[in-house]
Amino acid sequence: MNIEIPAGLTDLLQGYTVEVLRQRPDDLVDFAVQYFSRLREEKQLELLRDGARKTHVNFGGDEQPMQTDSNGEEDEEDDDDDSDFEPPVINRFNRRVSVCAEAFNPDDEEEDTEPRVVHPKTDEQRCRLQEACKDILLFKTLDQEQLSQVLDAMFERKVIPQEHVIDQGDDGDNFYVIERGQYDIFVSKDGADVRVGHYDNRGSFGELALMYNTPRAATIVATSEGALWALDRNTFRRLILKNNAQKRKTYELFIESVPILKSLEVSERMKIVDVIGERSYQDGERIITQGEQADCFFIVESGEVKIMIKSKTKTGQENNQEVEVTRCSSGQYFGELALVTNRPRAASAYAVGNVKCLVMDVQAFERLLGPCMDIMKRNISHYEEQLVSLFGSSMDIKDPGN
Ligand code: 1OR
Ligand code: 1OR
Repeated sequence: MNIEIPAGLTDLLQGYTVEVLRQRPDDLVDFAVQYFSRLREEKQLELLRDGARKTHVNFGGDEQPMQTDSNGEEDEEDDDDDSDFEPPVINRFNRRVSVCAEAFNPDDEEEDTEPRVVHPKTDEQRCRLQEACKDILLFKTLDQEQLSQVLDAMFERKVIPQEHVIDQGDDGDNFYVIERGQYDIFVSKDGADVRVGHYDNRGSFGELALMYNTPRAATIVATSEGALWALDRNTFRRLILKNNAQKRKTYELFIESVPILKSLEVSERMKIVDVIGERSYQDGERIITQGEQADCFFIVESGEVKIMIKSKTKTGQENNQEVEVTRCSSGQYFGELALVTNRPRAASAYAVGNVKCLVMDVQAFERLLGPCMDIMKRNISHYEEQLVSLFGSSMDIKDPGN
């Protein structure tokens, strides 16, 4: 019998198989339903777009973005037939039916022809935006051109107390960088929302749903008036995912070799690569200051880091003299103690020569390093023993002073 294979079947199944291998879903049937529904939606949208010969897309921001092509030129095509076609609006009130099988593949070497999103900004806004983004770890490995595309695409969003910026379970629309304000993080456990952390005037959130095509993993509620900078899903995926694919290539081998991460699965280690940033320090530069509030964790990538501690005298008086207590070299970590104990930094850390560190924020530390916690806690108990032998029993690393 001669069975004819319908045109397109092989590609269709191959596409599905590739997505399964990339995303490793728990349920293949559910995933297939989502994948093929999304494919059909995209096809219908494509037909609509062709029919309307339109290129504008509203990404759900406060303002209408200006679209440019990938050469940065403004797109002035067909402005007179705006009314013919309702572009798809992606925002929290118009949720995506499914979020699987995005057309974008970060490994694609093809030329970038996606239209760019530009939200025009005043000089004053641009300054505030740059200040808010300067320590954002996800942006640390972007090159100049990628960073400027990210900044161009970001738009301001003001929030009021009790406003839900993100609701757990929703589809992801934007990634957010905090300019100011307090935000609580809630995760639903046994039907109740449990507060698992908070952001205090800095940091970023909302990357997970966009990176992994998953529903929002937590609820973020503003507890004060605040201001955020939002980056739309498409621009995030186009630039950050492409950068993550590059980061995986760069850091994979190093991360595999870090002793504290050995207890993680390979896929868990890759998630660490996705969220880390790299910071460089010059000889003598202070990386951590004893007594300060902590918001990140460090792994030495290259160079050496000196840990110095200000002791207290036997009578409990503070002694301003710093004593070197240990050094960390490539593959070793520091800055975990304050995150584990929820206390100020117990020691200061300085670069010896030029140093590069991989840095993870406290939320990622708590989310991803659970399996390493026993080893870290065992090492912390060694600090305590050392402390007693160096300074006697009058000092407590859980009360480091200032
Ligand atoms: P998202 O796109 O899933 C919610 O939307 C965001 O909350 C999420 O991205 C993160 O940016 C942020 N677990 C999951 N998401 C978290 C967490 C978190 N913290 C912040 N987000 N955990 C709390 C760690 C302090 C683990 C809870 C078990
Ligand atoms: P952190 O978040 O408190 C300072 O910021 C970091 O220095 C700390 O986390 C540890 O990662 C690192 N005592 C306290 N902190 C230490 C010590 C230490 N060694 C490294 N750190 N001791 C040295 C033990 C060899 C005991 C002090 C006598």
